Amino acid sequence: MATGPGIRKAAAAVLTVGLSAALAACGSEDSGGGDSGDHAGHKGAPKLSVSGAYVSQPPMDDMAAGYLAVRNAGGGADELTSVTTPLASEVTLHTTKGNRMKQVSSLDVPADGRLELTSGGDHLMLTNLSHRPKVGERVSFTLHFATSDPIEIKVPVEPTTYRPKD
Ligand SMILES: [Cu+2]
Repeated sequence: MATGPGIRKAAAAVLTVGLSAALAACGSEDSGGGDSGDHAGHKGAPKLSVSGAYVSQPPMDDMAAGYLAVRNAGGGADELTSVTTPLASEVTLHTTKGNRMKQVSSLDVPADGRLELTSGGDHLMLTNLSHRPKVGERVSFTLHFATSDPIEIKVPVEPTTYRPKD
């Protein structure tokens, strides 16, 4: 049968095409980068980065506020669940409604979106401080998330009057 090799070659070509289509469909699962595609119905993993973090120097010795932004470039949502730092034995997550602060157990980091902690809005409340932080000092923060691995950052201490520029 002279046609045998030809048939086998065609079958191999079909197999190759099928495999690369499957890889393309799930490429964002573990590649971790470079995928900005909009997959309808495809839940990707969160991909977080932190910027603009600072601690506001407290007017009092026993508490301070922390601010930062978490960008999520991934297709899956995440949540900031806790923050730890050597500066404070307790860090709580606060939202602000009107003039009232409310403690919450987590803050959403939406898929392809941002969580922004800003003065007058959501913020970190640091209590039981190990010392009064000085302007110019850099403090270690470890951010813990529901899905993503913890992120460790160095956070500068800014004057009470400091407001970040956009
Ligand atoms: Cu507060």
